[in-house]
Amino acid sequence: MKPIQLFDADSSTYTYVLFDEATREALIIDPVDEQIERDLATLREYGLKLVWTVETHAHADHITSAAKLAELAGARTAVPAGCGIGTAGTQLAHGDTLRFGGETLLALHTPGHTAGSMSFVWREHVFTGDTLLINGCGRTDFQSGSAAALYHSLTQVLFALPDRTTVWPGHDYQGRSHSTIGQEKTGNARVAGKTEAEFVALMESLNLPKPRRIDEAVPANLSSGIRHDADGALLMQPRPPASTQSGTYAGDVSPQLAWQWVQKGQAVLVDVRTDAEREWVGFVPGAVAAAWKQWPGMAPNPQFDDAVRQAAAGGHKLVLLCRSGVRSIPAAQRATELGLEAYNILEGFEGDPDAQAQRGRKGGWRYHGLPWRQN
Ligand SMILES: N[C@@H](CCC(=O)N[C@@H](CS)C(=O)NCC(=O)O)C(=O)O
Ligand SMILES: [Fe+2]
Repeated sequence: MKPIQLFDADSSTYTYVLFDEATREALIIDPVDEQIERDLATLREYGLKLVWTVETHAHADHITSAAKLAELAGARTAVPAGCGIGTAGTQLAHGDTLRFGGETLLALHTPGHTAGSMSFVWREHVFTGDTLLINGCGRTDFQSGSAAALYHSLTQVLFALPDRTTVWPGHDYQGRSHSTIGQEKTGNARVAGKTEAEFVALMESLNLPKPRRIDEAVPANLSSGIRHDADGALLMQPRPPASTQSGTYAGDVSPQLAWQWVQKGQAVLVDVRTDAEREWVGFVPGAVAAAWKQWPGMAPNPQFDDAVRQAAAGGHKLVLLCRSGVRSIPAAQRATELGLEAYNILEGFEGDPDAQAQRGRKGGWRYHGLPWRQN
């Protein structure tokens, strides 16, 4: 059995989907924000249920779609504990395992490219992130990188795997897809046959330009690809939306700002959760109900379109609320396509429980002292 290997040409990033053939439970490694529709289509095509998103590290060159996949596909989020990705529910330590159906993924701490970086073993495959690349390795000049730590991770941890193990890297910049531990151990130009001192000297002489998107990507990846900004003055300003392939929308707003607009009669609140969700957790008084049940690629739902058009009649802007602030993004994009001014409410009604557990306090509409009622 082989992993499904997917490629993002803009960042030369490989994303992997592994699944259990019997139960169809699946796991995705290093998903890329701009490729979420491709990834959801892949899951549909193979008939898979995504149970985990996994990061090899906090990436500097692209933004993860982990939080969006958690919302849209129901996955749980897992990350290396040393990466500072506070929004992920499962913080992995060396030797931890993740189950998907009857299959197991094993986490190995392989620091060096970043201090928290991990590699993951599944059957006779290893997903090396940017620790080991084909005939190369990740750079060590930012994010607490360390050439000495990388030397140890390569030679003591990864090269201790059986030679026949297939190596699936996090990137390749020259169109190669995979390798083996045996090939890399004997032929890798950066590390094979080198002493630690030689390797460190080589890594220190690379002088690579910094990744194009590093300033934007690292902060976003520290919150699983979603920009929460739950504190401070920023809350009371709309922010530009995270643009995605499928379109854009007017911006992201905090629950507080959304409520201020509603109170002033400037905006109408559209609740895109289902009736069942509202009944279960709570209603926002005066909200227009327009459930968003669409997966990317599905035909537009005329009921949703009619409801948002009506809500915006008279020139109101729309503020869209879902459970955790992710589903409301495609809904706001659709409303924008219809010519409406639509904002996404960050953190949704309940916030993200994984994020809450990490932050030690609750986020979301109901925890900001804004009006809502049970039933
Ligand atoms: N040109 C790329 C940066 C590529 C880059 O620095 N990649 C990192 C991985 S995040 C790396 O370790 N590259 C290893 C190398 O180029 O040898 C960009 O602007 O995003
Ligand atoms: Fe990287």
